[in-house]
Amino acid sequence: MYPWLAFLLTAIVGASVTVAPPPQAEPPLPPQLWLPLVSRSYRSGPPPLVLSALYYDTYLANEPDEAFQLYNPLEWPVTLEGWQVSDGRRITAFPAGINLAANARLWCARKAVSFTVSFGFKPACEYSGNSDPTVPDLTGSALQFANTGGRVTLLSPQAAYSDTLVYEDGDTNVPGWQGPAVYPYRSSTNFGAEEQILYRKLAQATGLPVRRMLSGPYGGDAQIAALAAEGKVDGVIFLVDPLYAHPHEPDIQGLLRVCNVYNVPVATNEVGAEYVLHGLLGRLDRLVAETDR
Ligand SMILES: [Ca+2]
Ligand SMILES: [Ca+2]
Repeated sequence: MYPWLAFLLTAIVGASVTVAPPPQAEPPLPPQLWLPLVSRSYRSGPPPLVLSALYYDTYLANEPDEAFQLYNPLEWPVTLEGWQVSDGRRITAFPAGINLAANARLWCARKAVSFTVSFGFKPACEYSGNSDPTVPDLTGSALQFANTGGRVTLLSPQAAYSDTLVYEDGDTNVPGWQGPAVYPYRSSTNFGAEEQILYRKLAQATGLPVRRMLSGPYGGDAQIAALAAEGKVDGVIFLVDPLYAHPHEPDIQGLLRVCNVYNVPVATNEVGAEYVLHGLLGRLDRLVAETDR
């Protein structure tokens, strides 16, 4: 162990950031959605688009205004041609010509005219016939989101899982999902699920979907070490306070050891973090350049 590194680790602030997983033989499975999201692979695989909202229990009769929302957290636009969305039984696909701008969201509704009635603006697309000729139509089967529970899955054109949401009594044992299902807000029996929209939680500071780890003393370093060992992070930033001793310093040593074993870039101070991020961004830029060729 490098002496200077050990010195830096004599105490821990507890803040941590994980960045993007490396390429995998299998498609990366996103972690639980809706609450914090995890790191994703920007080095390979499809852009990390996310399901950012779902309107599944609507007010209108027969619920023609059901809709889902996609979010592009990247700094460049993504063409949606070939991307697919499934409700577990049916699947619909995006045609050519629909793009999702950088950091933008779009709604896609069961019937565009009904969505417009409910929301006051048109969706970017519709997936159950052609109710509005000015709104592009998806192909495939018309999705239906059960009010009692179900799931939505977003698949890349290569059919890789990009995101999954399980709500209410939907089966949580599906690819791309971990943890309990998401439920609508119910403060009392008088406050029903109808007309609620499930929105993904995003980091206040960045607007990005983020998965928060536990703080250091509660095992956050062990969580990050596990991700590093499983090849699910491209880099680790674990800021430490070098001026104070901390009782769980051995845990941090464990995290550093795992990062060294698996050759994962790791930084424990601000300048180091900056260098790691610059390096990862440079690698990302090269990937984008290669993809665009
Ligand atoms: Ca419904
Ligand atoms: Ca249409």
